[in-house]
Formats: sequence, C-alpha cells, structure tokens
Amino acid sequence: MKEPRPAWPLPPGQQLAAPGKWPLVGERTPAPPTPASLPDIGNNAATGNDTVVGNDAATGASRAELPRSEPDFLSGNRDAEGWSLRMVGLVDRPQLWTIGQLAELPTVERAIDIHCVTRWSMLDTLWRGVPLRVLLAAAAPQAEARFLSFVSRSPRRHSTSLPLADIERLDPLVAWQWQGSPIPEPHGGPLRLIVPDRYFYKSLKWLETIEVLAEDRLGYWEREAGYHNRADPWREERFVAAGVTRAEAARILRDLALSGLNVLGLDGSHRELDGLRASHAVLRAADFSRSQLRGADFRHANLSGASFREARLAGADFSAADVEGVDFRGADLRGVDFRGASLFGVWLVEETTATRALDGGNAVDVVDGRKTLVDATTRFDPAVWEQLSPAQAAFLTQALGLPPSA
Ligand SMILES: Nc1nc2c(c(=O)[nH]1)N[C@H]1C(S)=C(S)[C@@H](COP(=O)(O)O)O[C@H]1N2
Ligand SMILES: [Mo]
Repeated sequence: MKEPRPAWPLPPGQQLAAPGKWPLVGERTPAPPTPASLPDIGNNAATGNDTVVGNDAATGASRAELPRSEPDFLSGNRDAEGWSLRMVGLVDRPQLWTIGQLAELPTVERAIDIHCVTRWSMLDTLWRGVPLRVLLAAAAPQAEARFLSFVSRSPRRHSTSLPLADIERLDPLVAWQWQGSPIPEPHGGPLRLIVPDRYFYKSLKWLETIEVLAEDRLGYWEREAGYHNRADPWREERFVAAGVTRAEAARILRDLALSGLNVLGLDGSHRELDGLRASHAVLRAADFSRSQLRGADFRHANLSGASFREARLAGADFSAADVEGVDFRGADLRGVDFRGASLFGVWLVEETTATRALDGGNAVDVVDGRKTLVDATTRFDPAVWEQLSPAQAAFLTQALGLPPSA
C-alpha cells in the first residue's frame, strides 16, 4: 500500500474535490461513429459547456480546420466497442489501433494528479494506458512536425493540442482504465488522453484522432473561451487575457445591463453595481472583487473562475448559474440564492485554515479583516455538499449552524 499523500501543497488556487466525487465537466457523451468515421468540417455549432449545469452561450466563432483525409487503410478496423485511435498527419507511418491493439503495446499504470481549471483537484488517480511517446515512435513524425492536435469523437468534435516538444517531459497517457476498471463513458471512456501537469482541459475525452502538425491548431476551449494554450497549473495559466480593457469594462457596466454578454476577464472590481442585470451572461474569470452588487441578477450566468472577493452580494441571485471555482471569500452572501447553481471548486473561506478546522481547530473565515457572511437566508441545494471540498463544506456547516458532517 502507498502512503496517503498530503493534500498540500496543491497548485495555487486549487482545492480538493469532495471525497469520492468526480465532477463531470464539458461534454457528457461521445458521438456515434460516422460511416467513414471522418470528422465533418464546419457548421458544428458550439453547443457545449465547461460546466455541469449547462449555460454556456453558443459563440458561433469560426472553426479551426480539422483533419480532412487519411489513407484508405485507416477506415474500418474497429474493435468490439466500435472504437479505434488513429495517428495521421506529418508521420511516415500513419497508424490505426483498436483498443485491443493498444493494450498489446507496452502499457503502464500511473498515479496522476488532476487539476481542473475550475479549481478542483483530485490526487493520485490511477490510469492504465500506453504512453503517447510509444505511439509517436510507431508513427514516426516527420522533420517539420511541431504540434499534436487531439480530436474527440464527440458531439462538437472537441479538440485540444500540445507541442511535440512537451511530450517527453509531460509523458501523457492514452488511457482506457481508471482505478482498475474501464473509464466510465461520461468521463471519456473507452479512450481518453491524460496529460499530467496541465489543467484537465488538455485531457481529451473520447480520443479518436491524433494529428501531427507543423503549426498549432488551437483546441476548443483555447479558441472559444480564452483558455490558456499551455495550461500549466503551477503557473496558474488559466486564461490568456481579459477580453476588454478596464475603460471598456466601465462603459459596459455603466447602465448595469450585462444580460447575455460574453466577455472574458471583465474588470468590475471596486464598483457600485447594485441591481446589476447579468442573467445568461458569460463572464468567465470576471473580477468583481470589493464591488457592491446587492440584488444583482446572475441567473444562468457563466461566472467560472470569477472573483467576488469581499463583494457585497446580499440578495443577489445566482440560481442555475455556473460559479465553478468562484472566489467568494470575505463576501456578504446573506439572502443569496445559489439553487441550481454549479459550485464545484467555490471558495468561501481560506482553504488552509479551514482544513485545519477539520482536525478540531477553529475555522478562520476571515479574509483581509472581512468575514464571509453566510446564514440561513443563503439558499443552497441539499446537493451542495457533493460539490464542495471538505474544507469549504466544513465552513458552510459551521456558518449555517448545522450539526457537523451534514
Ligand atoms: N471531448 C471532450 N473532452 C473534454 C472536454 C469536453 O467537453 N469534451 N472537457 C475538458 C475539460 S474542460 C475537463 S475539466 C475535463 C473533464 O473531464 P471529466 O468530465 O472526466 O471530469 O475533460 C476535458 N476533455
Ligand atoms: Mo475544465
């Protein structure tokens, strides 16, 4: 038996997922095989969400070019599950493997830490698969090869990419087993990519095609939502940059009407924004720290990764919103409605001090002199406990005056 790992240090801004809970992020099912199993090009509208609740706006941005052709011998040849993996592009020997054939290659079982950009982590998850470098060696990349594009057989042909130069160091896995069993389908089974030391959006579910390229082809989140293309959790490479300047943000915020808007990293900090209307807005990584937002309407909004640190939010409505990874430390959350919201990775209290509280100490729920205010008028779904880390759950239990381990 391995010694259990200490849960600290995690990469900055990360916290452990609730014990035994593996959040489902993004697409939930693979797509059925197409006749030639070729990606269809164009007009696959952006329908998915990086969220459990499903409230992302379709952006309709232009598609990056996806693989168009492959040698004839690569069609057909699927295993019982109808799955196969191919490696095409700038390679001397294009490859197609069934999962059975992958399993005959030198496989490894490895414990890998998962860090989702929405701020939850799971340590030491066990994956069995074949190292990507083994597959690359079989296909023999050509001299111009610089990038790998991973394409999913999924409803939106989800994709991501990695530089070829990073493969030796990161040592990603093409995996078909998780904790000794086949990977559950919603989590990418039968075959998914696992990239250690990168945010989990680089770990593509339902991996079907690896294309070797001379130029990078941005993946789905990297292209549609401003996710960082390197995604190193130790450097907090979550998003590339704000979509608008602070001056533009001021203009946008002036009439308090943000409903339906889609802006990355909006700076709405230190402002008087009582009654803000932002339902259905997509405001990933927005900064509303220290703002007045009493009675604000964030219903169905996507606020993943936003900061409401020390914000006055009394009476605000976050129902059915995506608040994954949102920082509410030091905020006034009395009368706030979180029902139907997705709260994975939410911060209500400092993770370190609250973790100590689990060992019988006192939770110190104070940030910069301000206490996070939660009381019986703050409304949560009963299922909220499944979405919070042990430390955050302990704080909420205490703040709501519930008996321990609700
Ligand atoms: N095909 C596909 N792969 C995907 C996604 C997706 O939406 N579609 N989402 C990514 C993101 S953002 C994350 S955090 C992880 C989530 O994996 P999980 O649902 O197994 O937790 O898958 C990644 N791979
Ligand atoms: Mo993610």
